Amino acid sequence: MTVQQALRIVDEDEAGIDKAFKRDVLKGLSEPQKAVPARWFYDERGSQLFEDITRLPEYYPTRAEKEILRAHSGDFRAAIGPGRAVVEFGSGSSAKTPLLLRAIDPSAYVPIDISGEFLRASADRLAEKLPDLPIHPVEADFTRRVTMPAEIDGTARLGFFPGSTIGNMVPRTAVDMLREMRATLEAGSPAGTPPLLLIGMDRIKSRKVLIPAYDDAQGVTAAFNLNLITRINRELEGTMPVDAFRHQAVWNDDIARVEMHLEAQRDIIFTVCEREFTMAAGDTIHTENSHKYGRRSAAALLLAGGWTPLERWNDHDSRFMMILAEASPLRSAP
Ligand code: AVJ
Repeated sequence: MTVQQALRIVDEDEAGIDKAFKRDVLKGLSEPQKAVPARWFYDERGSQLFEDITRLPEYYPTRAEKEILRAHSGDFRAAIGPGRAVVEFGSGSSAKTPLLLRAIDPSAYVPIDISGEFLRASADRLAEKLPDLPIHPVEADFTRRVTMPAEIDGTARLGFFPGSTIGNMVPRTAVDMLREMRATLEAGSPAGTPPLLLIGMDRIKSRKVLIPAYDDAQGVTAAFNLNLITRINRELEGTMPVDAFRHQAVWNDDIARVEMHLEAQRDIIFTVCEREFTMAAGDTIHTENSHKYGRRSAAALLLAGGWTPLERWNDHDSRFMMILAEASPLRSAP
């Protein structure tokens, strides 16, 4: 099976600057609570640092999710059945995919990712491991509706969204995306076989466990957060003093999320793309949200997005959960 090549699409201006990155940073730094979307962490260095994070003793989500996929492969097979086309949203470098694919015996695999490089690399790696599985990569932004390859027309689908990536989104955005996923999967689905979605979510737990997971002893998460400043300086002609910032991870208990910030340690003035910004000591740039869910809050989120939870699996410590949901029938509400 040859994997079709995917090219990287970045909208650059004359100076080679990524327009979307520039727009997000200039807008985010102009707001009263400065904020930059978490997706901009993932340049080459940031992606490497995230891989390093997944191996930290304090960072449990990756291991917990893999444990679920290994321990419950029989359950997945029974609940999902063979022959579906597995559509993975934001496949990245996913090491978890083979665990699922081996368990359920699908008819095709459709990885969707915004980064063509990652897409190609992971599709190639998978093709080696599962030589008989047709792979149809799609380079796209999975938060919007995506046209499925014609090859899976009429085939039942399973959406796969592991990693608790949904936790990066505020509920409003998460619900929008769940609805888009539903529309993406429904187009071309066989009548009478609604799409399924297998999604990973991190559970609400003690801040004693949560904070170290986002502020580890070796400082890898700090380096991951601070790398955003290095990236802004390099790609957006920034003059941000990296040494003036400190990595901060806080648990917002009301909203049940871990927030990462970059806190100014002294008053600073800097420019980005020739625009001037000031920060007082103690001001922060909010760089990431990682929402945590319980059984009911997860169900509420999924239902709002058009998905009915069917089954749920936890790791042995109940730190992480995977939920199997089905596209909700559009019937009259009681
Ligand atoms: C990639 C969304 C799973 O929220 O745990 C890890 C990224 N940030 N450490 C998460 C992350 C800091 C992450 N996800």
